[in-house]
Amino acid sequence: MSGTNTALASVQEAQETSANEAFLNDVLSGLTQPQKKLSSKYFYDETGDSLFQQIMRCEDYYLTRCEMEVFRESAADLLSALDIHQQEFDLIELGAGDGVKTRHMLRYLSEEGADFRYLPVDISAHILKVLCEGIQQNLTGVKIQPFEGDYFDALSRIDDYSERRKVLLFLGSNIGNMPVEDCQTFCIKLAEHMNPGDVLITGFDLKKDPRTILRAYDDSDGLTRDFNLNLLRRINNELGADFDLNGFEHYQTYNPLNGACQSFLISQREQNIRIAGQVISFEQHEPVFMEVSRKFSLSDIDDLATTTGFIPVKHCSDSKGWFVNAVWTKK
Ligand code: AVJ
Repeated sequence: MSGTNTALASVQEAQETSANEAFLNDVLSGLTQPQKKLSSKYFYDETGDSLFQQIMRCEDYYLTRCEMEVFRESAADLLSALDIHQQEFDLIELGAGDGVKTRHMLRYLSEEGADFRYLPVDISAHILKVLCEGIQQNLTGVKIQPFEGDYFDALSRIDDYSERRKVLLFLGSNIGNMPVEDCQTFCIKLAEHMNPGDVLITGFDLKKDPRTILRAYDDSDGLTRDFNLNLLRRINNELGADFDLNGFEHYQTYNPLNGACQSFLISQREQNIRIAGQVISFEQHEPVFMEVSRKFSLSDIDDLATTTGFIPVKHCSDSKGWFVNAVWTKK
């Protein structure tokens, strides 16, 4: 191995170690609070990615199909806040994943002859590679420049890279995983990377029949249950803990008052779990809060826009009216 490679390997090792330390710190601090919690941002290891893929394909989880319909049917409408023929721009997608929905928009833009570049942002180098290959094969001619890293780090690098107008995409109802205050802060921080007239398109899951919502997160195949339990398995594998996955059951709630769909793992008995030399005690029936997926009304969405530096422009919805892609411009 050459000197540079050795140096690179040790940098990577150091990065992995610090990522592992952050994971351990978050897990321990979450489980030593009076109300135990874990963060759903750690759901997505390889097994978690594959479980989420299965969730997106399952009958009960309607969100992905609804948003796909919006992108397939309403690409022009989503972009009508911008004169796509008048000025070059960058289409920036936060958490792009496999970019399958966005392809509809990319196809529309290339057919229209718009002068744009596609800048997908993701923390997974692997998924960015898959995404770029998919686009180079199916949409030759689309200029694509991937940015690996966390959203705000990538946005700062994009600010240095380009002065063009921005169209930001934040899809999939990922915004729903943020508690109310984090969500406000997030939008304010996005606005700081935008100029007046720049466009933000966000995917929101709408308030609807509570039973429909609950079923999407309590699916009959038990995929969401496995998705939650997988985090315990990940903690066992990566942090050397000794969770018994049979000792916890998944419990899902939806509160129509505040639109919060929440998942919990419930300890089935009194038990002690060992993590990195520390013992965590669970009472019988004690809950661990795992994830919130917030649901919005149209006025919730408009209020979020106006309180964080945006002007609400339009709501593009699927034919059932279950999901909305909200178009905002920077004030
Ligand atoms: C990927 C965050 C949008 O909250 O609907 C799916 C994750 N959790 N089933 C969601 C999820 C349980 C999903 N997001």
